[in-house]
Amino acid sequence: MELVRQNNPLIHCMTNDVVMNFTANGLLAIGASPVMAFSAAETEDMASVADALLLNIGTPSNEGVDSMVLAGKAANRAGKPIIFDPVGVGATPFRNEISKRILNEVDVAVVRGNAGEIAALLGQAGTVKGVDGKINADVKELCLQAAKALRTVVVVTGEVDAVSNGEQLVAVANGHEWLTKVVGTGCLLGGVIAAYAAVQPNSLVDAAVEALAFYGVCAEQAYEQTKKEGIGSFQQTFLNELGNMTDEKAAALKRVEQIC
Ligand code: ATP
Ligand code: TZP
Ligand code: MG
Ligand code: MG
Repeated sequence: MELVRQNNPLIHCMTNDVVMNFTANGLLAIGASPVMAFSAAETEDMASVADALLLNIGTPSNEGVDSMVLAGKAANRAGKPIIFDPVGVGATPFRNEISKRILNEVDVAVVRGNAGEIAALLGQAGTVKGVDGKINADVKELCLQAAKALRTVVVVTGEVDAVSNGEQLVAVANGHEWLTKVVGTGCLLGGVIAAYAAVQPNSLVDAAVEALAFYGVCAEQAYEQTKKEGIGSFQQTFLNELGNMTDEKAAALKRVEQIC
């Protein structure tokens, strides 16, 4: 986090219409610099100067995906990490097709999704309903399998998060159930991972694990302060925590288990 605050990385966010404002505010809170740019007339230029690119297919369109592929190729040429959030993949054939297209045409550094979405990327019969997806299978095993199959770092989020690059597997138990009551917390997390990846591009597993632990600790702290009030206050206090949390406090409260 200190590195993010010192370097103020520019995060090019091609994200969905629902979460744009929350994502920009969350990234500002952690000390990153968000920019939302979508038009094919500029996405290559923006992606080449940004420090990381976030591709999120939450509200997809054909033109939007063309533009994401252009941005992705430009980020690849510039050597900048790309975080892909396949929101709602498994829910419709269109989302399945465009996820495949992005993964085939762009070299993605980290894929982040809920368990249902990651299972759908592997072609497993899914339980994705709209943008929500849970599965009964072992999330850690799913994460390892997905990282091997997709040849990227994979982050599967839920009650316990899992991170893998196909060899290492790490579990992060921080977080709070109220994160699921605020729309866009998964999407903002993709942006936060992008910011960590931007300042730590050579150790993406560590970057993702640290981002998850930090994010989860912020949610736990926000819940403690707002549990008597409700999720409106939780959302605001969570943003405050993203801005105020220190690496020292997050390190003391993190619950990270290296599985292999
Ligand atoms: P969905 O679309 O299903 O809401 P999402 O894309 O929003 O999923 P989540 O899996 O909800 O993503 O993850 C967002 C954040 O919420 C992560 O930091 C994750 O650790 C946390 N989280 C999700 N579910 C829980 C839970 N039951 N307990 C604690 N933290 C959770
Ligand atoms: N519909 C399309 S995108 C979106 C909704 C509700 C936001 C999903 O946000 P998250 O972070 O996956 O809960
Ligand atoms: Mg959610
Ligand atoms: Mg999501």
